Amino acid sequence: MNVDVIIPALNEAEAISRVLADIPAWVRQVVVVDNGSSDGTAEIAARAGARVVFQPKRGYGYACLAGLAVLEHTDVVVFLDGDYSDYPAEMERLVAPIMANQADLVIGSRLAGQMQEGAMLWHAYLGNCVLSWFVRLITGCQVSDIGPFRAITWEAMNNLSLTEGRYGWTLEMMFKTVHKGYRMMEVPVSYRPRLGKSKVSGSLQASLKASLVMLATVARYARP
Ligand SMILES: Nc1nc2c(ncn2[C@@H]2O[C@H](COP(=O)(O)OP(=O)(O)OP(=O)(O)O)[C@@H](O)[C@H]2O)c(=O)[nH]1
Ligand SMILES: [Mg+2]
Repeated sequence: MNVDVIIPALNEAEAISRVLADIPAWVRQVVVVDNGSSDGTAEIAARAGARVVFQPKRGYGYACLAGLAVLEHTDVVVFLDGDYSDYPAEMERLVAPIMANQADLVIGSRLAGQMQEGAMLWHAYLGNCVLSWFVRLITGCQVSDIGPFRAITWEAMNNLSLTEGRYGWTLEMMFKTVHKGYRMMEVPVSYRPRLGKSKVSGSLQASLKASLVMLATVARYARP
């Protein structure tokens, strides 16, 4: 089975080489999507052997879409953050249920796994709890987190036609997966404090903004 990894990364020079070094050897290809980082993230990633793609439009979702656009046919696509808060070595946990044909989308739940102190501030924790509650209510799937570390089949990924360019992308993927009849499940993953400077969850204001964007996404995609 071919597994390709997409890493959106914006100014992650401190973290990206550590992330890339921990990716399991069985991964076929790693694509790092950069939106014009000013700290050399793209050069570091390319030197470490990743395929680097540039996306002129800012936004987490736009970065993921640009990564997908350059992939050739594969079996599984894994999304992973570039800040070293996830454990790339745990990727097998996400891919195994797909290989066993038990799921089409597997979300890594940080709330169900081992979370190091300071890895997620209280407002990010609360935001994930509230958003997961909505996902459970609407989809009936027992998820406890809207984690970015996730694996999805190539077939499902290509049938979802995702459009959210910002932080709504992860939720849109979850709703559309279920609405289109694909199977979603979660597995516990570990989480540690990010390396480098926080862009979202480290600030209450940015967290609130991201949460509002995500609540709007819930409203938009709650119905099939
Ligand atoms: N290419 C690209 N990557 C982005 C963009 N925004 C965020 N990212 C990356 O997406 C991942 C998740 O963003 P983070 O800033 O870590 O968001 P978070 O985990 O909610 O919050 P913090 O870790 O506290 O900043 C990281 O790898 C970022 O570098 C973007 O506009 N473009
Ligand atoms: Mg992060």
